Amino acid sequence: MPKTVHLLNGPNLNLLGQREPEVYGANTLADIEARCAGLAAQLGLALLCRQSNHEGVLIDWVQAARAAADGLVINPGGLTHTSVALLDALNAFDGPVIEVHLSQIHRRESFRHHSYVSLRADGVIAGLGPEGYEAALRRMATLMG
Ligand code: CA2
Repeated sequence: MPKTVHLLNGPNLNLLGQREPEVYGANTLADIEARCAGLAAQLGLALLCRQSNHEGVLIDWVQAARAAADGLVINPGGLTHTSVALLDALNAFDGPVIEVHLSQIHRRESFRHHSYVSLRADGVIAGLGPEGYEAALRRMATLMG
């Protein structure tokens, strides 16, 4: 049985490639998910990709992952910096969690420097653009190997 990774993206990441390319790059979320699907296949991982603009939906998906996923890769978007509830949900997930940010959040506004999700994450990637998701999947494969 292949190990299963859920790739979750939070609010506004559906707008990738449509606005602020100087910050978030020119790739759409569909482009990124397609690259991740190809890499996951090479790594022998099963991958499920989801995006929501709604905190409660993301929390439901993290809870569902308890029974359905071996690992989580998550870009929580702006919820990174605000959501104790998302952290609580991640704390109830037993497998590895890797937090990804397209931008280098520590070089941006000070409110982006703190991440609730980092209190749970086994790894944090920021500033590598779409390659950050691929790095996260490679790390997942190592952790699950
Ligand atoms: O760098 C990242 O990946 C972020 O998680 C992106 C979030 C931001 O709030 C975090 O601080 C860092 C925002 C995602 C918004 O994405 C957009 C993409 C295109 C156009 C507008 C927003």
